[in-house]
Amino acid sequence: MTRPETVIPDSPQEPYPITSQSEVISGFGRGSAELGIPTANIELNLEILNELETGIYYGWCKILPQDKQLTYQKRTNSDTEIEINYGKNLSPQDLNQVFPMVMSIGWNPFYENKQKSIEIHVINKFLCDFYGATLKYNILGYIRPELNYTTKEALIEDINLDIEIAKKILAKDSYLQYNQL
Ligand code: RBF
Ligand code: MG
Repeated sequence: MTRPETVIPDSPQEPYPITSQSEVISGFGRGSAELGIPTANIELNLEILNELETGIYYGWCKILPQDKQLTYQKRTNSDTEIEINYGKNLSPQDLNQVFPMVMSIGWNPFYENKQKSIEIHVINKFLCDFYGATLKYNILGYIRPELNYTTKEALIEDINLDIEIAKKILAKDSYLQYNQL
C-alpha cells in the first residue's frame, strides 16, 4: 500500500480529543538504537485505544515523574538492562512543558510484532530516557494507517513526514488550544 494523503480537519472531530495517561514501559529498544527516533512505549490500558483503528495519530503529551525508587529491569527478548528512573533525570523544563507528539498503534508490520503496541514519539530532544514515568496525552486526529516498507530508511522517512505533519497541524489555533494537560 502507498501512503494515503492525510486529511486535516479544521479542528479535532469526534471521537477526539481522547485524553488518557499511561506508564512508560520497556519496548524492544529499536526506536532509539535502530531508527534514531525514540518512542515511549505505553501500556494499552484503555478500551477505546484498543477500538481505534491501528495507525498513526497526533496530539499533545506531558511527562509526569513518579516518586519511586530507581530500579533496573531486563528487556524482553534481549539481555540489555534498562534503568527505570521514573522520569527523575529529566530537567524541570522537560517536566513542565506540553509537547507535540505522534503515536503509533498497531503491530509494526515492518518488524512483524506479535503483540499490539502503543508508542509515543515525543517531539523534543531529550538528554535521557524516562521509563516508569507517566505520560499524559490527548489524541486529536489520525494521520495514516500502518504500512510495511522494503527498507528501514523508507520507514524513517515516513515517520519524519508524520512528525512534520503533526507539528504543522498542532500549530493551528484550533489544535493549540488543547495543549493543556
Ligand atoms: N512501524 C511500521 O512497521 N510501519 C509504520 O508505518 C510505522 N509508522 C510509525 C509512525 C510513527 C510516527 C512512529 C513513532 C512509529 C511508527 N512505526 C511504524 C513503528 C516503528 O516501527 C517503531 O517505533 C520501532 O520499531 C520501535 O519500536
Ligand atoms: Mg519504543
